[in-house]
Amino acid sequence: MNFLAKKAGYTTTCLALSAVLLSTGCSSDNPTQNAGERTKDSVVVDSKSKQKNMQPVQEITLRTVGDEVKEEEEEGKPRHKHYDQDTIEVKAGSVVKLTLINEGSEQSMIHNIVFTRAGKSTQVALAGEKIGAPGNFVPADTVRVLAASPLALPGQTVHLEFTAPKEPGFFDFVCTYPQHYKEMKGVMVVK
Ligand SMILES: [Cu+2]
Repeated sequence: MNFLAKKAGYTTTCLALSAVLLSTGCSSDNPTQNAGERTKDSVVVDSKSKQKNMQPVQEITLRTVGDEVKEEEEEGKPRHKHYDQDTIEVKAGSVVKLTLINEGSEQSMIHNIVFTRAGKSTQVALAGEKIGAPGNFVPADTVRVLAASPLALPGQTVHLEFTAPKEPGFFDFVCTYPQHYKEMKGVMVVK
C-alpha cells in the first residue's frame, strides 16, 4: 500500500470518528499513531483482504475414548482405547491448535499425541518407552518427531500447538505411553 492510500484510509477513519465523537484530535502529523490506528483498522475493517497474508490457524479437537479391553468383552463390543478420529487433515503451513481430551477412566489410560514422519510412529513410540515418564515418553528426535503434546491423565485435557509442514504429505500420529501405539494411532494429511 502506498503512502497516499494509507493516508486516504486514515483520513476516512478520522472523519468517521469525528462524526461520532465530534473530536478534532485527528492529525496526520503523527506517523506512530497513524500506524497504530491502521493496524487496528486492518484487523476490524479490512480483515478479509488481509487474511491471504496471514498464517491460517486450524483448531482441532481429538478425544481418547475407551479403556483396556477386558477378556470377557473381546467377543462382544470392544471398547479398547483409541483416538476418536484416525485421520486429521490440516492445511500446509497452518498453525495447528490441537486439544486432546482424555475421556478414559482407568488409571493406565494416560495418553499423549505425538506426530511423526510417515511410517515412524512405532519406532518413535518404542524409543519413547525407553525415555520413560520423566521425558513424557517422547524421544528427543527432531528428525522423526514433528510435535508432541504433554501427557493427559484420565479426565484431563492438554493442548498442543505446532506449525504444519509447508509441503503436502502424510504424517503419523501416535500415543507413546507404553504399549499404546498398537491401538492409538492415526494419520495426518497435510494438504
Ligand atoms: Cu495412550
